[in-house]
Amino acid sequence: MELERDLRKALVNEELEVYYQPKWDAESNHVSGMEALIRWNHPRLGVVMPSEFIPIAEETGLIVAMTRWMIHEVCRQNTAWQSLDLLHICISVNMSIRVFESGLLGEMVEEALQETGIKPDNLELEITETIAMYDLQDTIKQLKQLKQLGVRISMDDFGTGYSSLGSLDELPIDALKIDRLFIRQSDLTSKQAIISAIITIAGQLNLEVIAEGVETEEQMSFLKSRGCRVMQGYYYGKPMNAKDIEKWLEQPD
Ligand code: G
Ligand code: G
Ligand code: MN
Ligand code: NA
Repeated sequence: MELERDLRKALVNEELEVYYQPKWDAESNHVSGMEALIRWNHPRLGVVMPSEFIPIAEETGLIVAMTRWMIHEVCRQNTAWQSLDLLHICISVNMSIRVFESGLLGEMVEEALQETGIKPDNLELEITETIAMYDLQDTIKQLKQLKQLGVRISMDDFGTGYSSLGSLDELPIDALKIDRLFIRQSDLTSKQAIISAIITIAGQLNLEVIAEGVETEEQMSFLKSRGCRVMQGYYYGKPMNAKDIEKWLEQPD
């Protein structure tokens, strides 16, 4: 397939780019972190979104090299922002099950930390319920090794995957990200109950909680009223490349 052939070249030809989406602390009104999202600037097709090429990267195994590049680039950029005193935050990178299967994640992270000198807790890995449940014992083992390096772990899209509720307390994670499907329907009493329950579980397990896909002021106020402090979504900022993040940070409010 053509896209697959092009994707193999994308890494070497430096066609991949990291976009960053702010996470907002609604109590202190500050950027509290960012999520890194990969983009492909295809020489003919223009910007290709991850939904179109991550599946190909997973099938071909290219996802491993791509994730290695992502982690390194995110740590490099974060170090640059810190030395300019622009930001002192943690940036998260999305993980694929293939990367866990490769058994190479630990060394990738260790390498990036060493080469960039970033503080380990300024890097976060976002896993999914699917990764956790695929091989729970192996995931726990790998996550424990990653925690020993000092990086943060969060559970992405929480509440919509294969439920890991029964083993949530066994996973060495730092945060839960409430799936944006719940936030989108947070005008419904039933979804409000689920959101509240997730916030309560997070609190009782000593996990931070973050709402994804916050698009409106109503959603923001509701979440805040239920004790969710950190939010991410178009209401605060869409994913932007590094240059646009710098411009966005300079805006007065
Ligand atoms: O902006 P958005 O279209 O970026 O992302 C779509 C999906 O692609 C999301 O589920 C997101 O987690 C995933 N994604 C984005 N960047 C990466 C990446 O670097 N690695 C992996 N595995 N998934 C990513
Ligand atoms: O699976 P994951 O949660 O990593 O996916 C992140 C995806 O969510 C990216 O595609 C990103 O562009 C998208 N996204 C971020 N904020 C919003 C939002 O407010 N609304 C919607 N619909 N999508 C969002
Ligand atoms: Mn994510
Ligand atoms: Na998510």
